[in-house]
This record gives sequence, structure tokens and C-alpha cells, in this order.
Amino acid sequence: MIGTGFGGGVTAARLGRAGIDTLVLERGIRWTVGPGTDTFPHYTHPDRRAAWLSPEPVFTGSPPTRWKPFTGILDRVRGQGIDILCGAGVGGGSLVYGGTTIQPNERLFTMSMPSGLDFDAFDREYYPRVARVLKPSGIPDDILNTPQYKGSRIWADAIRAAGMQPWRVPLPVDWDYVRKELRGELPPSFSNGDILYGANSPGKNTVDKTYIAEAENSGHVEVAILHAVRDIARTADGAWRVFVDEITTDGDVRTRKEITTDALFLGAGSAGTSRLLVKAHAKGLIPDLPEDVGTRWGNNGDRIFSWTTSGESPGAEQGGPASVAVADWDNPQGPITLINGNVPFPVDIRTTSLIGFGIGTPAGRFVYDNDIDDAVLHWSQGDDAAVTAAIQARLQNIVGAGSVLLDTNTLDTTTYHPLGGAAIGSVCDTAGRVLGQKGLYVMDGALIPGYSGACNPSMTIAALAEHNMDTILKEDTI
Ligand code: FAE
Repeated sequence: MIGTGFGGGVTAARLGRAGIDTLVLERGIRWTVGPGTDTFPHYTHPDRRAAWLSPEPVFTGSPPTRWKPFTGILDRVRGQGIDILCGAGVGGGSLVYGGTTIQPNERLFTMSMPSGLDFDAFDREYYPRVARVLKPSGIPDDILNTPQYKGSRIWADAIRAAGMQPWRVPLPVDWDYVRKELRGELPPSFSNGDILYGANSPGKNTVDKTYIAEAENSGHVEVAILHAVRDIARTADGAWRVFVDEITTDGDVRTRKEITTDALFLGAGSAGTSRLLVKAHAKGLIPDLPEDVGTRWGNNGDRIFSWTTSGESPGAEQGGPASVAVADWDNPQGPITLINGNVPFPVDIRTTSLIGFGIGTPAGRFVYDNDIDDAVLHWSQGDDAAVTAAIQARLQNIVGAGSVLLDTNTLDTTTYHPLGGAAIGSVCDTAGRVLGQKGLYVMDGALIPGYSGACNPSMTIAALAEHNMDTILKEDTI
């Protein structure tokens, strides 16, 4: 299989538990965190660990600097109209994600998820399974009331003043580690919001520490790091061939390998999986792939605003992860989730960030470009205009007329939440099997057509992989 993020992690754990010998190919490295380790780079002074094979930082707002490219933590997949930011390494996006672990309600699930998926089964079985592994919980009072979390409190107060209910979002965090930071027993990581390139706190339940650890402990799963898959193909006798470069941490190719397998699970994320499938389609490497590969892509309605307050300042260092939200889901003008995002600033500029998600139309698509032998995402701001306008209006209503909101995505259009490209219904069936391609499976965010119910997508991706594996392990011979 390919990839070790949410979809890949769950799949690897399930294959291991079923006693199926599995080789997992992961392009990135392992990022091992312990008390006091400096595993991940820092937001205010990033180094070459911060970016995937790029000579400069890839995050919006990073201080400009140059370095020798490294197989770093954050990849920027450049597209036409929008770029995707995604994690690279064992654990995938869980290494860099804020950890917001929320499930949509039935109405939102039905509005955006493919038909044929039974919400009741997800609600009863698959979402709770994910919660048992990642153990999300809301920020406790004693932490929220510390000076470091003033930004979250200001946001919660603004929500209440607007007549709405603040909601402590479930986060896969062991809060005792945050308490240790606040007591000075561990260096700051969560408590100063320095987690955008990964949390140096051991208190985050990432996929490498949970699902991948379970998979490896089964004795049936081997993870090969620094293995970047270039192409996938079907052989004449119906097996799957994977063309993979074993690379150094500088990105140089050490060895070119070809691996053949009867069953191939794709968990390279929406960008990775879609690009492999669109390349295979365009180059004729997999005959008869569904014509819709690469389509029905969306950004989950992502919009990030900077908020400069007219009243109290959130301060320079702002405790994270994003802990307070408002679930404006019953609004007749459409469901929106709004969350605070904590940013570590070198000085206090009275500013923090606010993030919104809604449901739009998945009109983006990956198109093969022969010159670079890759598939490139095409997307237009217009695809998302209504969701963006709704997010901005509702944020302004909460923060008040005196506050300044700036839509950072107009300066640099990116998304953290790529979804689609191998959607259920047009490319895959409801268990993630690629239509007409026995033994080829998609297990990641590529399955979801653009939007995961106005909620951050990781929990839904993991739940979907659990759901798929129940069916595949029961019905298919692997
Ligand atoms: P993903 O986790 O991206 O895993 C794909 C894996 O495949 C990675 O390990 C890649 O290195 C690997 N890979 C890719 N291409 C290849 C290849 N060619 N060969 C070998 N390996 C390959 O996919 N979501 C939330 O729900 N809550 C949040 O708070 C949140 N915060 C975020 C913050 C940031 C800064 C970012 C970037 C994302 C955030 N997300 C959040 C999104 C979340 O990380 C994302 O939806 C999931 O990680 C997607 O899971 P997948 O399994 O689809």
C-alpha cells in the first residue's frame, strides 16, 4: 500500500490485524517525539525540516529564507488557482494537523458525502471506533483559563456576545503534557501555538503513534520510508506494479524499484492518490480506468482569516491547538463551522486567525501535463465564492464591526483540506474499490467529493477507511 496518513494508517492497522503481510511505501521520514525533543521545526524560525523538497518555506506568512531541500514535513502541491498543503512523513497529515476531530451530524453528512453510505452505521460504529483510538477531548478549564489561552477566551466571549454557543472542539491531545508545559517542566509547544510544523510535545495522538504503531506491532506490516511512488500500472495478468524511487533525505534517487502485488491500497492523500491515478490514466498504464479520475475535487470550503481585534489582544504567543469553535450548522443560509487558529507571533500585533468551512460544489479537477509528467490541479475561486462570502459575513457578525478581518486566501490561495479526485460513486464503489479494477483500492481523502459536511475531514477519512476495510476484509480475497 501507499501512504501512512489517516486512510493509510487505518488500512495498515486493519491489514496487520487480519494477518495480511503488507508493505507500506511512505515517501517521508519518521518524526519521533519525546519529552524535550526538538523533532519538528519552529514556525517563527523554520529550517529545512519545514518543507518537502523545497528550497524555501511553503507556509503562508513564513519568514523568507533559503536552504538545501530536505524531505521535510510540509508539502506544497502547486496547482492552477489553488495550492494544496499536506503532511509528508510517517503519520501523514496527522503530523502537522491541528487535531480538530469532529464528525458531521446526519444532515451535513447526507448533504456532502456520497450517497450509498449509511450515516447510522458511521454514527454508531465507525466514528466511535476512530474516537477510541485518537482519544479526542475538549480543552479543560484549568488550561483554557491560563494567560497563554487568552486568544481562545476572547474568541469564545465574542461568540457568546453574538448570541451563539462556543464549543470546545475534540482534540487528540493528552492535556497533562500541556500542563507540564505550563508548569515549565517541558518546553512550550502547544502552549505557545508552535505546532504548525508539527508538535514537539509528546501529547498529540498522531497516526504514527496509533494506527501505524498497531500495524507494525502486528508483525505483518513493514513501513518503507523514503519510498516515493512515481507511477502505478496494471500488468497483463491483472496484478499491480508500483514504480518507486527510494530517495535520500536530500531528495536524490538512491534506487529505482518495481514492486508487483495482487492488491494495491492507495492512501497517498487526495493530491497523491489523484495524481497517481490521473497519470496512470493519461499514460495508459491502467487501461479502462473510470473517465472521472481526477474530478470532483474541492477544498472543504476552507477559508482562513486574520482577525485584528478592536478590544483585548490575544497576545503574541497563543496557546493551541485551535480549541474553540462555533457549529453554525442549522443556519438556513447553509452550515458553517468557525474555529480559532492560534498563531505564534514574534511580537504582539493584536492578531490571531479564524478558520471557516462550509459546503460548496466540487468542481476542481486534476489534469495531466505531459511536460512535467504530473497531474496538476485546476480550480477557480468562483467555485467557492458563496461559501467564502457566508464565512466572512458570519465571522464579521461575531467579531463585530470594529475588528478587522482579512481573507488570507485572497493573498495566497491554499487549502489544508484537499478532498476528492477518486470519488465514491464516479471512480470507486462505496468500499473504495476502483470501478472495474480488481485489487485496486482508494482509502484516503480522494474518496470524498470535495466537502466533508462543513467539518474538518480527518475523522471522516479515518471512519471511511474503517468502513471500507470491514467490507473488503469480509468480501475480497487479498
Ligand atoms: P494524508 O494524511 O495526507 O496522508 C498521505 C500520505 O501519503 C502522507 O504520509 C504522504 O507523505 C504519503 N504520500 C503522498 N504521495 C506519496 C507517494 N507518491 N509515494 C509515497 N507516499 C506518498 O492523507 N484535518 C482535520 O481534520 N483537523 C485539523 O485540525 C486539521 N488541521 C490541518 C492543519 C494543516 C497545517 C494541514 C496541512 C492539514 C490539516 N488537516 C486537518 C487536514 C488533514 O491533515 C488531512 O485531511 C488528512 O491528513 C488527510 O488524510 P489522508 O489519509 O487523505
